[in-house]
Amino acid sequence: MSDDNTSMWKNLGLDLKAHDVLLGVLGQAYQDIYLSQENRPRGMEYFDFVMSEIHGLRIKELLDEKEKKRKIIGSYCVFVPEEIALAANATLVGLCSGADFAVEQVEKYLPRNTCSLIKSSFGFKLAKVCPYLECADMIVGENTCDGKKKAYETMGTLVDNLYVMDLPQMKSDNGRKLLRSEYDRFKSAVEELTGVEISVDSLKEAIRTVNEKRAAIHRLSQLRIADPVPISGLDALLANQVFFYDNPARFTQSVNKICDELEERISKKKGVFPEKTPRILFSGCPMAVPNWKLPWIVETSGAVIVGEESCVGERGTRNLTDDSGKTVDALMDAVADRYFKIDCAIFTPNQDRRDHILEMTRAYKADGVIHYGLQFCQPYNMESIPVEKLLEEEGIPCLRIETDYGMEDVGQIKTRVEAFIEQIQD
Ligand code: BJ8
Repeated sequence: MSDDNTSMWKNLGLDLKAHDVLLGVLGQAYQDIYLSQENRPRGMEYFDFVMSEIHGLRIKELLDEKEKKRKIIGSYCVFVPEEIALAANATLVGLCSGADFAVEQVEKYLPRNTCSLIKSSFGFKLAKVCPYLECADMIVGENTCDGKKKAYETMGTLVDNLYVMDLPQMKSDNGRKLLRSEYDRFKSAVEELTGVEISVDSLKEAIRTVNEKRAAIHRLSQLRIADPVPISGLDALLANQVFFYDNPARFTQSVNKICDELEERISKKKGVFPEKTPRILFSGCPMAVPNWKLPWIVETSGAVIVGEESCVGERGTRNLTDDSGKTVDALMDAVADRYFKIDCAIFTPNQDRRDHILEMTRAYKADGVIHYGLQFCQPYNMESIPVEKLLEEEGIPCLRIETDYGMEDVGQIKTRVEAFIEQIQD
């Protein structure tokens, strides 16, 4: 690591020793899981570079933005609208929650039976290893699941810039009103933070920027329908993960470049795996960087992942925001309408999500669905049962996996996944 990076991390207050350990583990995992894949599209080199610089160049860029009086907002949920942040001259970044860290310390603050994602967000803070978290001017939490809701009360004692968004739990008129008013409250908080008032033009431009980013990801998703599949599920997941960190315009450009290459591959029938490789749709909890365990198991067991019904995937990116409004109010309505369609399992009832899983299974020609639930995640694990039932009724095989960020159960999961792949191959 360069001396520049070291002094940058030091100035951010990172614990350099613990941070070295994290980078070491991350680098090794990336090498073993990503760089060992065969037939990758050339365009993935960009994402390899992004990952190698995820705590280096990207952080430097964010600090340069801060120098120019731009604010950085960190978020843990796809309900936090990037459009509002961008329109007020702020940058929104996702905060890592994909690896166990400082578990002993975390369990002094949270019960042991808390999901890995929440524990991870605490681990990164307590161990002082996340430069995104440390450079954020505002950290946004939300009242989604009970775990997060209560954890943010404690998180508020660890950071002094936490903002908590109240989210609806039902797709009712009142729910929509709550979301809309919460987005107004968030807009005011961001405007106060940046000192920039959102205008029709700035909001329109922000909507377009985020829509372009989403449209590029939609394009990538559509190309995964081909058989042979031109890109691995692991690589597509990586693009979905980087969606939360990268400069939006550069991200859009890089994904579109990969798509050009994938179109060429499809025309030559060139795939990452042979034609007729069993196709799997993932559904369930979000997989944040560097949570690659399950996709890695699946794609080294003879199947390919063709889609993610996940917040780091299609649940998070589908639906564009209408940019035709002529007033800030109309555009804010469009923002609320777009986000209100997100079918997170915290909603009740949540038939939309089941319909979407079915729709995706058919659209991506999946032979089976793997439902991924993090241990102790009530919303997704509860919902996995009706999801499985629905899929069974439709004759679609489904495997429910409940796991955490640890590697102890890899062998056991692999055995179940291999048996499932054999079943869907018949
Ligand atoms: S919109 S999925 S990003 S809340 S895994 S912390 S639900 S106990 S992450 Fe999420 Fe927003 Fe919903 Fe998406 Fe709780 Fe479950 Fe843990 Fe979870």
